[in-house]
Amino acid sequence: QEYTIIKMKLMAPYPAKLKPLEGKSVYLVAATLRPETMFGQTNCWIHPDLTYVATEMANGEIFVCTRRAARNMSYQGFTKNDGKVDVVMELKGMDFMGAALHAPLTSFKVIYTLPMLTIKEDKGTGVVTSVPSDAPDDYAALRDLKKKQPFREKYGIKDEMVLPFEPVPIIDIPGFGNLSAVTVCDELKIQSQNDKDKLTEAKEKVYLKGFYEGVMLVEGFKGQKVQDVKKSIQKIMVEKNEAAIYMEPEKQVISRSG
Ligand code: ZZB
Repeated sequence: QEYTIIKMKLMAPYPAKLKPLEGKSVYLVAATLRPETMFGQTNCWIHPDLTYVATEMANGEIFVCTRRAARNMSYQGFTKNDGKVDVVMELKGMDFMGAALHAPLTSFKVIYTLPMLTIKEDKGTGVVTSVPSDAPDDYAALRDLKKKQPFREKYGIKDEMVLPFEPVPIIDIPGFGNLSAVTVCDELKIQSQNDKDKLTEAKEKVYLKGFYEGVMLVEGFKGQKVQDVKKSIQKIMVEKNEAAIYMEPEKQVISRSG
């Protein structure tokens, strides 16, 4: 499985736990199959209780992701020594909740790390970029945070990290309009991010149709089909050092060393 790793740059001032890294370039790295949707990023999801590591890459940059993902990257030329992960510090999601980030292609100057409780530890990097216009899971989770002040408060999320961020129309899908995730969540009457079965159904409804019939709405790609621009948008970000290509093993054997 090939993913695009999206590098979301941590902005100063760094959260307390990460202060020792100030002066270094620190990126939260998200794995996505949809590089063409990065124009619509509104936030970054992390799991509050998950363990992450900050690791040093060959070029001196610091990546924040799960230890499992860091280990996979170390076999793909990301680190100084093949197969060796240089852990700078271990972190819990809560240690960098509400952090300000600069992400590629999005129209928002600053986006924030917000809590998502359905993030899977064994997939991607454990850091997920959020595109509520096109990803039903993201729309449902963002709406949960907007609706429920106590939920924001529990995780120390300020109103201004959530309330100004609305889904951005970036792709038109015939039959679903220019905010396909919103359309499909309404149609299926999805109540929250915990409506697991309905969200799976929602994703299936828009995934293939989006790939084959989706048409770009953003400046520079207007009128072009998703399947024709996916690779070139990936390439643009990779060449600017804003993204990288990351392979995920199909099935992973659990090693004794963890
Ligand atoms: C941006 C994006 C935009 C995504 C979209 C989807 C969609 P799949 O197909 O099941 O492999 N993701 C990545 N890692 C995790 C994780 N650890 N836990 C939960 N979700 C994760 O799913 C790949 C997608 O799942 C990734 O692509 C990421 O969200 C999320 F418009 O990134 B995506 C219809 C989906 N649209």
